[in-house]
Amino acid sequence: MQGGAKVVSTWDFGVPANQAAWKVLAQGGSALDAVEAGARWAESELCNPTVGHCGNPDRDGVLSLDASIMDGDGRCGAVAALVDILHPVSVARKVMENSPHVLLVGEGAQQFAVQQGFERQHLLTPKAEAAWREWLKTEKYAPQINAERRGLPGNSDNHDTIGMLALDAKGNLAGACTTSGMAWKLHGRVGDSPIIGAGLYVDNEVGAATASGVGEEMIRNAASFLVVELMRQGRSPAQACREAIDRVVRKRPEASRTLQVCFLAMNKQGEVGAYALHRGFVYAVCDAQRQDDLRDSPSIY
Ligand code: SD4
Repeated sequence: MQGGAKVVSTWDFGVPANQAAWKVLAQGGSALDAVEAGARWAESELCNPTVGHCGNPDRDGVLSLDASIMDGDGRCGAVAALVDILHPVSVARKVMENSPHVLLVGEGAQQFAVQQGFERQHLLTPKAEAAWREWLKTEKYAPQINAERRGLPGNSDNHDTIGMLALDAKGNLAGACTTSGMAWKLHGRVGDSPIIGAGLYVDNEVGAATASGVGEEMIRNAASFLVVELMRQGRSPAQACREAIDRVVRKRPEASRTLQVCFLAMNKQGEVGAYALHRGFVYAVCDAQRQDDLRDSPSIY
């Protein structure tokens, strides 16, 4: 029974990621299991410089991963700055289920992962290492806005975090977010993706939201929480995402011209909406009718 089940994800690879999640939802599985399956797909099957095993490292050459998972009842778990573990989203779920905490970071997160049966493995790919060595020649930290998608030169792929939201046949919501964060970040930098309320927020009473882009802006604005609260006040998912983008701009008008921020939201009724600061953001929608729907998000610039 699929009922009104639906799963949505950020970016074009959200299509295959949604399909991995859909396998769970189509069999009547839970939204929580679905988003974990979808995020796991992105962590290990996708080769992308901003997610999982193919991610670009920090400026010290270390690939560190951030992830979170949350269900509609407020249960949540997250890991940040996790090194040498292939599936941070599953570690995040273990934090939620097998620890008294919400967020574990760095060495402690890795120690916990190993205790929970995850294997340590060196993840940095030769391609990512080569990109880092190239970066060392200039050491310039200047995230580009979806440059490749817009046909511009440069390393665009600082904005490809996967954020995924699902609604299951029972009407429960869940979300997950997983990323290697901003390429060439300072060692120890944590983005929005593992911060509940910034990169991800889910509330069964209202809806769910996730984010992609320069995480500092999401943290500054408690952005995913903001999107959900705006939906609680009656905004549609698209309106809520738009107002959250407006908030980002109001807070830092100058910076907003050069960095990307994208929101994706789904309400309890399964309505979906998105908004981005700059054009180029796409998101994938998957339900019983269609499993390969890729949509362009509206944007301010
Ligand atoms: C972060 N939001 O760590 C992430 C990066 C990203 O799409 O790629 N977002 O700030």
